[in-house]
Amino acid sequence: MEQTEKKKVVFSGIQTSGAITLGNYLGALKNWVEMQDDFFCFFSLADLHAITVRQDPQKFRQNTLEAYALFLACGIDPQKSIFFIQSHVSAHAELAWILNCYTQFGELSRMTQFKDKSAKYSDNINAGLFTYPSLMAADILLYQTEAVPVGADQKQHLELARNIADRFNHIYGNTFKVPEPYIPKVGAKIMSLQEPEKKMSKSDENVNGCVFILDPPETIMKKFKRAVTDSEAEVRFAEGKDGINNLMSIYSVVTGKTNEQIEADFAGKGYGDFKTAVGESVVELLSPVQHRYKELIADKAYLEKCYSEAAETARKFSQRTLDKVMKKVGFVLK
Ligand code: ATP
Ligand code: LTN
Repeated sequence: MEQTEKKKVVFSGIQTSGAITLGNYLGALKNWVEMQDDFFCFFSLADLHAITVRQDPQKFRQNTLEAYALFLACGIDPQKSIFFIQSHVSAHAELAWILNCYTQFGELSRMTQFKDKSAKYSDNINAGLFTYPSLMAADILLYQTEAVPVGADQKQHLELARNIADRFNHIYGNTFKVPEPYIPKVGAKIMSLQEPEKKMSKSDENVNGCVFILDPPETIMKKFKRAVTDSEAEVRFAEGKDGINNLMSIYSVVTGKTNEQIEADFAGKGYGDFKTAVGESVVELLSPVQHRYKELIADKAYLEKCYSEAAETARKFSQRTLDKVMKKVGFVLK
């Protein structure tokens, strides 16, 4: 694939640390699909990032393959985008090491994701968890990326990637493009159905709080029916109604209705009716994706062809930047 037209380069990634959730879909994946025509997109399954938390080898491999098939099922088009598996392109780990030497201990210590994850996994605060942002900076900077679509939770990492790029450019002259965050128009942040003050997260132990894209329809309906709400019985978007607000956001992104329309539609109706409607809308949204996924996951040869070709293209683009960096730093060239 050649970058024939002068489209802006976009890079984004997602960790394969668990099954993909409705939060990932509405907050990230849906936007990626929509960006494919207007941008030159690199999308990556960040499996190197995923091992900052202990993974069961068999499940980990399966999660990555499933995520690959699922993303294709959601509409990532290998003819339009370069959709690859991060560990297939060794330049990511190589540049990450180099960038580690241009990233300060103090900067990494301030990352809120590191603080949160080291509290959560206190028995395994490994060096990779700490230097996670330098690998993410490498992902982005290798492709001379101009825009990075990420959710609000990743903005701090992106800011650090910008600082690293600036610092390197300042020392060695212009080497990296300094990337801008790309905050999508509908930046839905989906919360847990059980603890609506926390974001829906694929590594959450409470699976009832989390809708997975591949959950069967009955499971999806059950999870929505059990969603935590409040003691009022009015479908209304308001402060203090985290559970209902979250269900309204989901319903709004899925159906395209505004909060006012939703409030009008459910005036005088109880939470039960509303939860059923939200559940049904999600089932309807996911049903074609699940259908397509079943076909794709059965076709291992096709999947392998797609990720191998994408890795080859990604290698070609990333190597140019890595070579430039190695030359500037002063390594003896091969
Ligand atoms: P983990 O539990 O392993 O931290 P996660 O489910 O929080 O994973 P990430 O891999 O960190 O997901 O995020 C992938 C992308 O999905 C990011 O762009 C992130 O902003 C987006 N995302 C994750 N969770 C949500 C959510 N609940 N609502 C909206 N967007 C989300
Ligand atoms: N850290 C991100 C996933 C990720 C990413 C990236 C996002 C890895 N590399 C590069 C944007 C650009 C996350 O946890 N959501």
